[in-house]
Amino acid sequence: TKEDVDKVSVERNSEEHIETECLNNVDHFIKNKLRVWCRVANGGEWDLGKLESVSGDAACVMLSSTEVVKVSMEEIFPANPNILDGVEDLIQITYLNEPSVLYNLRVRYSKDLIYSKAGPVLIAVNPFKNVQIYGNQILLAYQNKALDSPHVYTVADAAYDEMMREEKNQSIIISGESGAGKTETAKYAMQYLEALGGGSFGVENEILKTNCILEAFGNAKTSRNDNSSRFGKLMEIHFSAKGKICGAKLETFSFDQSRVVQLSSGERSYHIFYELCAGASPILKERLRLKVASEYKYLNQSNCLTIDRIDDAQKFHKLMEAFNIVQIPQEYQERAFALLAAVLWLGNVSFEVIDNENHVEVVADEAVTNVAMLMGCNSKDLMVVLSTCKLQAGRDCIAKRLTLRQATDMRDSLAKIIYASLFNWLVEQINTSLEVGRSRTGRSISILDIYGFESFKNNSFEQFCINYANERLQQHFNRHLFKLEQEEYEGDGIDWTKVEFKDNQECLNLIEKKPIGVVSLLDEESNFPKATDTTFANKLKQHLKSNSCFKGERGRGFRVSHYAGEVLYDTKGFLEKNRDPLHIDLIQFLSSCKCQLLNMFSTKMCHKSLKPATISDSMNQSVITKFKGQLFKLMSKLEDTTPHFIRCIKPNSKQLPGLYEENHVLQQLRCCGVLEIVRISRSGYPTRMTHQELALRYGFLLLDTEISQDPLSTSNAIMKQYNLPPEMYQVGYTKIYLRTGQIGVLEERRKYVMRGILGLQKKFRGYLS
Ligand code: AOV
Ligand code: MG
Repeated sequence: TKEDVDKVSVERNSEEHIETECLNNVDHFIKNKLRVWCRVANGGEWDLGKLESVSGDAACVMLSSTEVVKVSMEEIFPANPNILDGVEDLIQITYLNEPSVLYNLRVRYSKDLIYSKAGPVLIAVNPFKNVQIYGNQILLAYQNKALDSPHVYTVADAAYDEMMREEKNQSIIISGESGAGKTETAKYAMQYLEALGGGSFGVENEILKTNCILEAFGNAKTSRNDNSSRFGKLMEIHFSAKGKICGAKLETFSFDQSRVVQLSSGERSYHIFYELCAGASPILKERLRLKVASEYKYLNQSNCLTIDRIDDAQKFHKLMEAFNIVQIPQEYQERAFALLAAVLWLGNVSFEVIDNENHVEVVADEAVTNVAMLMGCNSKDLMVVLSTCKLQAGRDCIAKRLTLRQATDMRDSLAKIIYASLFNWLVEQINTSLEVGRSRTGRSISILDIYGFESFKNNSFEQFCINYANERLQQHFNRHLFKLEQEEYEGDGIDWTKVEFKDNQECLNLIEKKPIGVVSLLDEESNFPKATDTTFANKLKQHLKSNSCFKGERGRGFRVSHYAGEVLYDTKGFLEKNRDPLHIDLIQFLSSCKCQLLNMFSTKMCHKSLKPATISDSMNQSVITKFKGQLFKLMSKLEDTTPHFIRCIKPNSKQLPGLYEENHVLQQLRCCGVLEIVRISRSGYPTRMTHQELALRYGFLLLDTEISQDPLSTSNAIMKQYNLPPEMYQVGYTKIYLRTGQIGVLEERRKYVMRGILGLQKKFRGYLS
């Protein structure tokens, strides 16, 4: 029909403009007074204007303020017609360039439309305020498909539909830098799935509540985010054949332990410590010998005890509710609190130097008696374990006094072991309560929320691990959106003009390549008793200088060009943190305490350190190697799912509402390749069908002579018959590839023909009767 032809020609026209990233039709813009983006200074803000004249490489532009400026042509891009301001999907933009994308997101952000699409990826710009786009009514509207604008709800809905339709496990992968909104977004996704799959087994109400517990124990205020996750989590929600939630499983990754004992200025330790100090009832406080947070060295070292607009006491009451919902018995709750208090008091344990070799004795004060009471041991034993280490001398076991440095490390290790064990124990408790049904064949949705990319003034081992994890995740993203797409086209013999994208393989090689990558070298140095942070730094410089993502620095530093930006790491403490020795003395000590939880923890640790004894190497697996193993396991798990990606964007570094800093946004859009995704999705062929599928649905009009044994020729014949312009499709070896919108054209024509056939049949029957 003519309509169809028009539709096609409109599409074709817009296709022609698509690649016009820079102005190639200057006269057209001048004559028609079309808008352009320009900026006077490189790196400055973009402004709208109209081209007046061009000579050579410079142009005169009249800005919206009617001021006329001279700008280099390189800083000029075509702007889109007003009608396209704030489109939902960046695919719809005619002139795809950085200022246009930035502007589009800004227009939407200023109207509180924080979600947009970039082809298959959802973009979420953190509003840093409550936006009225969540809650039951809106959720219901999305569920009934009455609303379908971009939203985390639509992503969750699509994952659910696909899981039910194809019986394939799904994943929702949320990424973005620290403070961009991953954890919040993950919670909204869970909320939606709970509503959709609730009502049968009763666990669904628990899933969201577990976040409250996890955040109390695993989140802390950093300089980037007041509620920063210091662990990664994968929540796998299981559904029954009818699509009802029948259980869930929580997996956590590499928890940042050092925060328990060491804080940077302006940051806090884990929320739970402050919440406990502020919210415990007087009776509980008495029982735990608890004081206010400022009394504890582990908490007061950073000059930051509270967070604006956060009431720790109120949070504590919320936590108690969550504990009850997850059914952690009262008795165990109190034991857990006692251990938290013990950790706080441990930080106040001090030492006294007793000889000129810096050997120490523990000062027998209130801190020691309180720790002993809370852990269920006697003060003497505690003092011995903190100030000596046992050495095997022939058949005898002798105790050797520790130096101040060693004793402090021992004390801090004990605090970290207790806290990390407590965290893992809570995760187990949560899992026990979430595990209800077990029917889990092809019906699960996993939501991944890890710690975001971090670059501080001072970056240490923790940042290195976090950024390494993000680098892996980025590769997963790339593989899915770019590589797999291109490989499929190329493998099927399709002509495909390559869309360049930033591959991060080089950076991953730098980190994990064997035998010379940062991880291997770190392990090697960690096993070498004489090594120091400086020798480690030198080793990196010596072996890795040929990698383009690496830059050695003077002294202990080195730089890595991550996909999201360059980070300067200080190797100070890398070796120590990587070794993480499981002090046998401490484990034995824990097993001797009269506290069920501590006994359980020590048994667990014994199992862990004994079990792999047969495999000699893994017994002393370093922290980074364990981390790498976990990461690989996670990735292979994700590979088995259909991924749905959400990219969170942080619009400003001040955590303020209404502030949209262009360059900050642009840097994030660039590092996750948003423009490339958009380009690939629209210059590509999003619809694809096997030749058999095509013939089955559209081949019914072919004459016998046109039906060939060769499916490829059959498809060609069908396309000819449907009159699809050749640039709108490509025929591959196994499949046919259609451009956006062409499947609609095929369907329309098919319907049209069918109606014709039905009409004829009717007439024919009338004639007979
Ligand atoms: P993150 O998970 O990405 O950082 P969060 O999800 O913790 O970031 O978000 C940081 C803060 O931004 C939250 O505490 C909220 O105040 C605000 N925020 C985020 N999303 C929304 C939203 N949809 N609506 C309202 N406020 C929001 V990190 O865990 O640091 O990488 O390790
Ligand atoms: Mg988070």
